[in-house]
Amino acid sequence: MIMTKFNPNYIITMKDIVREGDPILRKVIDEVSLPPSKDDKETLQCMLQFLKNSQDPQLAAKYKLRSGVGLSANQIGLNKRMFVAYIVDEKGEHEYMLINPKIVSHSVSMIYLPQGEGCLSVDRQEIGYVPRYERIRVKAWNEDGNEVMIKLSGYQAIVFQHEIDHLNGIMFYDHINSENPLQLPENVDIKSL
Ligand code: K3U
Ligand code: NI
Repeated sequence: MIMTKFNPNYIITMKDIVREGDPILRKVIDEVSLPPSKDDKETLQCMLQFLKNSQDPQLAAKYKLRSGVGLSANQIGLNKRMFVAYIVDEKGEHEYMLINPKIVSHSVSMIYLPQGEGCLSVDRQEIGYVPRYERIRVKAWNEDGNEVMIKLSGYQAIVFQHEIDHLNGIMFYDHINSENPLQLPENVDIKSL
């Protein structure tokens, strides 16, 4: 019997994370057929577990993981339009496993993280502001194959835009002003998060 790599017993580590230079990070990733297959669901579960492990200090040390709040399937080498996010904030834990996500509307106003963004596929610090929409509405399908519409703002909106960019072959630093990395776009309502 053929077992896919990302089965429930598999633990994703940094050796599975595709790094800059791999063409899969610069490709528009293919849609997943619906309803999702057992393999696709198991892959999403593995990816979410990676994020949880990466945010657990003991497990992160044990498996030598860099901490992450989001992960797209092409970052583990798969040409599948899906991503996971695991965000813990003052309101609690927010976990998402999403298939074929699409931003269907967004605010005019923008935000950025004052510390800039990082990426598990980039092994260096890239300084600069990354302008993102402050609010987005995302249509996607969940692991049960049900359509979902998700409204996000602030940090969660930033994470989703970072991950959806990955599925379109866009890296966070593509958004940084190339002449002055700390220059914000002009004539735009933009504030620091
Ligand atoms: O931003 C990071 C973080 C990790 C733990 C707690 C709080 C923040 C780590 S970098 C990260 O999660 C990337 C992951 C990537 F590259 F694989 F997609 C996603 C990210 C989204 C939005 C802003 C910065 C980074
Ligand atoms: Ni990234």
